[in-house]
Amino acid sequence: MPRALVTGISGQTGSYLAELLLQEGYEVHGVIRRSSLIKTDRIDHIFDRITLHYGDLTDGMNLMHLVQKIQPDEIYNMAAQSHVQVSFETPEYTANADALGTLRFLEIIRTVNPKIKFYQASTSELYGSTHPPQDEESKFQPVSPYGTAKLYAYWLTRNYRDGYGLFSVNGILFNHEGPRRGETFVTRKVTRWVAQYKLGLTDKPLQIGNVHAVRDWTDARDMVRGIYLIMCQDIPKDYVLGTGVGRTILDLLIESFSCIGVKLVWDDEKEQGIDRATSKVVVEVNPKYKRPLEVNSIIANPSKANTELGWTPQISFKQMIKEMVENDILSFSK
Ligand code: NAP
Ligand code: F7E
Repeated sequence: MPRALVTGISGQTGSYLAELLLQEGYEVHGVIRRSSLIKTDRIDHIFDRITLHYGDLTDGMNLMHLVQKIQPDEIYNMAAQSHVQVSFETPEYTANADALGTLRFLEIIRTVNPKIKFYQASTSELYGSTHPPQDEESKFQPVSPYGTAKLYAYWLTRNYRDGYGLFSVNGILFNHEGPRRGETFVTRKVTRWVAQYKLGLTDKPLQIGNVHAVRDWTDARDMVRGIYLIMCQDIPKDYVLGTGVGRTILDLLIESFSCIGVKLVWDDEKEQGIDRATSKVVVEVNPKYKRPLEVNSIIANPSKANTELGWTPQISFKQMIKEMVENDILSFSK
């Protein structure tokens, strides 16, 4: 039975990945952080099938101890301070966890057991201000402390592969979402608000930032299939995963409101979204949610993954948003 160590297992994508690895017959170990409240909601349903260990990417001794104790065949480094806007407020911590955390693992693998395969959760934020479509050869120009920290981790993952012959690979993943998405990322923030509006639980407009930014949104469950395929290849290589379709935050708003039968009309001058049936202002731009620097447009060119991995997303944007809205309506109804 192959043994996997998954960091960030309590996060959105780590939790879906853990489910997939269990299905594939893995013994799954996960790293969780100690916190004053238990935050294992996303993995409670598989709690008795996985083994959890306390740890932190900023604690090298702890990571060394875990690798020696668990002796994994594969490490999936899914943990990170993953919020771009928060990285402007906590740049040093973000670099410690997201950049140095990866260095710690690579050094441990090199010295303890170079046969351990390593997956690094890289990101489309590496491209920053580079124009779309972006593929594996596109220029990296990150525009946030998060993107810059992840760029360091990306290059180290390549350096250790090229220099020491490790099986260390980057999945350069574009935005991925789903019902387990963190509540402060834009998709989930919108679907939660729309659910509350539907149930009459709010009478204040949704406060939003830049509605014109373009993102390529994929369902997180499609993404974890891609991650696994990257790790199953004979030759370690980096891959871009995304749908190839770009949508604005405004498109996301319109789609989410349509799930509850509301036609949203956007007034660009006033920066407000109006419920056409009631003329009520339901969305308002609030500068608080705008960033010091913005990634204006990222759209994947996933051709290499399509051809070499046979990977294509199965769940459409429409289906994904519908499921997120329905899931939020259900949880607010309890
Ligand atoms: P997420 O929901 O924010 O989950 C992050 C996970 O990392 C959580 O389990 C969190 O633990 C853990 N973590 C954070 N700091 C840590 C530290 N110092 N030590 C140990 N664990 C720590 O993120 P996600 O959406 O699942 O993303 C997974 C990975 O993919 C991240 O590396 C992210 O940067 C990357 N990525 C995400 C996307 C996307 O659109 N989702 C796209 C490209 C790349 P707690 O539960 O204790 O907070
Ligand atoms: O923002 C705009 C915001 O925070 C998306 C992470 O998983 O994907 C994610 O990073 C866009 C940005 O995701 C609000 O300015 C407008 O243009 O959902 P987000 P992100 O920054 O793209 C990448 C690939 C990762 O690697 C990251 O880990 O939406 N936006 N209004 C807003 N964003 C937020 N969060 N909140 C707003 O109110």
